[in-house]
Amino acid sequence: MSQRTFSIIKPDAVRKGFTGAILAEIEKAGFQIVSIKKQSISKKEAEGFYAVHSARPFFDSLTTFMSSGPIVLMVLEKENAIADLRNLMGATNPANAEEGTIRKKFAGSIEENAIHGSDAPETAAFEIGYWFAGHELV
Ligand code: DGI
Repeated sequence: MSQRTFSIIKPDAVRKGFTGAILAEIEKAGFQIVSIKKQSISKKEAEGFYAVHSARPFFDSLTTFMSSGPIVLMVLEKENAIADLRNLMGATNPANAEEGTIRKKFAGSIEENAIHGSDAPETAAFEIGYWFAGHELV
Protein backbone atom coordinates (compact mmCIF):
# COMPACT_ATOMS: atom_id res chain seq x y z
CA MET A 1 0.00 0.00 0.00
CA SER A 2 1.14 3.50 -0.80
CA GLN A 3 2.78 5.33 2.09
CA ARG A 4 3.99 8.90 2.71
CA THR A 5 7.24 10.01 4.28
CA PHE A 6 8.90 13.33 5.00
CA SER A 7 12.32 14.38 3.77
CA ILE A 8 14.65 17.39 3.91
CA ILE A 9 17.56 18.24 1.65
CA LYS A 10 19.78 19.79 4.33
CA PRO A 11 21.66 23.14 4.14
CA ASP A 12 25.03 21.57 3.23
CA ALA A 13 23.62 19.86 0.12
CA VAL A 14 21.58 22.90 -0.96
CA ARG A 15 24.67 25.13 -0.51
CA LYS A 16 26.81 22.80 -2.63
CA GLY A 17 24.26 22.75 -5.47
CA PHE A 18 23.14 19.13 -5.00
CA THR A 19 19.37 19.81 -4.84
CA GLY A 20 18.65 18.70 -8.41
CA ALA A 21 20.90 15.63 -8.23
CA ILE A 22 19.29 14.46 -4.98
CA LEU A 23 15.77 15.02 -6.35
CA ALA A 24 16.76 12.97 -9.42
CA GLU A 25 17.89 10.07 -7.17
CA ILE A 26 14.59 10.25 -5.28
CA GLU A 27 12.48 10.21 -8.46
CA LYS A 28 14.63 7.49 -10.05
CA ALA A 29 13.90 5.35 -6.98
CA GLY A 30 10.17 5.61 -7.71
CA PHE A 31 9.01 8.28 -5.25
CA GLN A 32 6.28 10.75 -6.20
CA ILE A 33 6.81 14.27 -4.87
CA VAL A 34 3.49 15.09 -3.17
CA SER A 35 4.63 18.55 -2.04
CA ILE A 36 7.93 20.47 -2.03
CA LYS A 37 9.14 23.85 -0.79
CA LYS A 38 12.46 25.63 -0.25
CA GLN A 39 12.85 27.90 2.76
CA SER A 40 15.13 28.89 5.61
CA ILE A 41 14.02 27.82 9.06
CA SER A 42 14.66 29.46 12.44
CA LYS A 43 16.68 27.86 15.21
CA LYS A 44 13.43 27.57 17.23
CA GLU A 45 11.69 25.75 14.36
CA ALA A 46 14.66 23.38 14.09
CA GLU A 47 14.56 22.76 17.86
CA GLY A 48 10.85 21.86 17.67
CA PHE A 49 11.45 19.53 14.76
CA TYR A 50 14.34 17.73 16.51
CA ALA A 51 12.75 17.82 20.00
CA VAL A 52 13.32 14.03 20.39
CA HIS A 53 17.07 14.77 20.29
CA SER A 54 16.95 17.66 22.82
CA ALA A 55 18.99 15.76 25.43
CA ARG A 56 21.73 14.74 22.98
CA PRO A 57 25.12 16.50 23.14
CA PHE A 58 24.91 17.49 19.46
CA PHE A 59 21.44 19.14 19.74
CA ASP A 60 22.67 22.75 19.75
CA SER A 61 25.11 22.14 16.90
CA LEU A 62 22.50 20.22 14.87
CA THR A 63 19.80 22.88 15.20
CA THR A 64 22.29 25.69 14.45
CA PHE A 65 23.35 23.82 11.32
CA MET A 66 19.77 23.13 10.20
CA SER A 67 18.94 26.84 10.48
CA SER A 68 22.16 27.97 8.74
CA GLY A 69 20.73 28.25 5.23
CA PRO A 70 17.88 27.26 2.92
CA ILE A 71 16.58 23.70 2.98
CA VAL A 72 14.18 21.78 0.73
CA LEU A 73 11.25 20.17 2.53
CA MET A 74 9.28 17.39 0.84
CA VAL A 75 6.48 14.94 1.31
CA LEU A 76 7.20 11.81 -0.73
CA GLU A 77 4.95 8.88 -1.61
CA LYS A 78 5.44 5.31 -2.79
CA GLU A 79 4.95 1.79 -1.55
CA ASN A 80 7.07 1.22 1.56
CA ALA A 81 8.22 4.87 1.35
CA ILE A 82 9.62 5.18 4.88
CA ALA A 83 11.95 2.16 4.78
CA ASP A 84 12.84 2.65 1.11
CA LEU A 85 13.90 6.27 1.64
CA ARG A 86 16.02 5.25 4.65
CA ASN A 87 17.77 2.68 2.45
CA LEU A 88 18.28 5.24 -0.33
CA MET A 89 19.72 7.74 2.19
CA GLY A 90 22.32 5.39 3.71
CA ALA A 91 23.82 5.42 7.20
CA THR A 92 23.73 8.59 9.36
CA ASN A 93 27.52 8.81 9.19
CA PRO A 94 28.47 8.93 5.49
CA ALA A 95 31.71 7.10 6.35
CA ASN A 96 29.50 4.04 7.03
CA ALA A 97 27.05 4.59 4.16
CA GLU A 98 26.83 1.99 1.40
CA GLU A 99 27.89 2.70 -2.18
CA GLY A 100 25.11 4.21 -4.23
CA THR A 101 23.33 5.86 -1.32
CA ILE A 102 22.62 9.60 -1.22
CA ARG A 103 24.78 10.14 1.86
CA LYS A 104 27.69 8.24 0.30
CA LYS A 105 27.48 10.46 -2.78
CA PHE A 106 26.61 13.83 -1.29
CA ALA A 107 27.22 13.99 2.49
CA GLY A 108 30.28 15.54 4.11
CA SER A 109 30.09 14.42 7.76
CA ILE A 110 27.83 12.83 10.38
CA GLU A 111 26.20 16.23 10.98
CA GLU A 112 26.31 17.72 7.47
CA ASN A 113 24.79 14.59 6.01
CA ALA A 114 22.75 15.97 3.11
CA ILE A 115 19.32 14.45 3.75
CA HIS A 116 16.72 13.69 6.40
CA GLY A 117 14.06 10.97 6.18
CA SER A 118 11.40 9.96 8.71
CA ASP A 119 12.26 6.75 10.58
CA ALA A 120 8.77 5.39 11.39
CA PRO A 121 5.07 5.96 10.56
CA GLU A 122 4.49 7.97 13.76
CA THR A 123 7.46 10.26 13.10
CA ALA A 124 6.43 10.68 9.44
CA ALA A 125 2.96 11.81 10.56
CA PHE A 126 4.43 14.27 13.10
CA GLU A 127 7.02 15.64 10.67
CA ILE A 128 4.60 16.09 7.74
CA GLY A 129 2.17 17.92 10.04
CA TYR A 130 4.98 20.04 11.52
CA TRP A 131 5.98 21.51 8.13
CA PHE A 132 2.97 21.16 5.82
CA ALA A 133 -0.63 22.33 6.09
CA GLY A 134 -3.41 20.07 4.81
CA HIS A 135 -4.07 22.29 1.80
CA GLU A 136 -0.45 21.82 0.65
CA LEU A 137 -0.94 18.07 0.40
CA VAL A 138 -3.84 17.67 -2.01
O1 DGI B 1 17.81 9.50 11.15
P1 DGI B 1 19.20 10.00 10.91
O2 DGI B 1 19.24 11.39 10.34
O3 DGI B 1 20.05 9.04 10.11
O4 DGI B 1 19.94 10.05 12.33
P2 DGI B 1 19.41 10.41 13.81
O5 DGI B 1 17.91 10.51 13.85
O6 DGI B 1 20.08 9.47 14.75
O7 DGI B 1 20.04 11.85 14.08
C1 DGI B 1 19.46 13.02 13.51
C2 DGI B 1 20.56 13.89 13.01
O8 DGI B 1 21.37 14.30 14.10
C3 DGI B 1 21.55 13.22 12.05
O9 DGI B 1 21.09 13.23 10.71
C4 DGI B 1 22.78 14.06 12.21
C5 DGI B 1 22.75 14.41 13.68
N1 DGI B 1 23.55 13.45 14.45
C6 DGI B 1 23.25 12.18 14.79
N2 DGI B 1 24.22 11.62 15.52
C7 DGI B 1 25.18 12.57 15.62
C8 DGI B 1 24.75 13.73 14.95
N3 DGI B 1 25.47 14.86 14.87
C9 DGI B 1 26.68 14.86 15.48
N4 DGI B 1 27.41 15.98 15.41
N5 DGI B 1 27.14 13.78 16.15
C10 DGI B 1 26.45 12.61 16.26
O10 DGI B 1 26.90 11.62 16.88
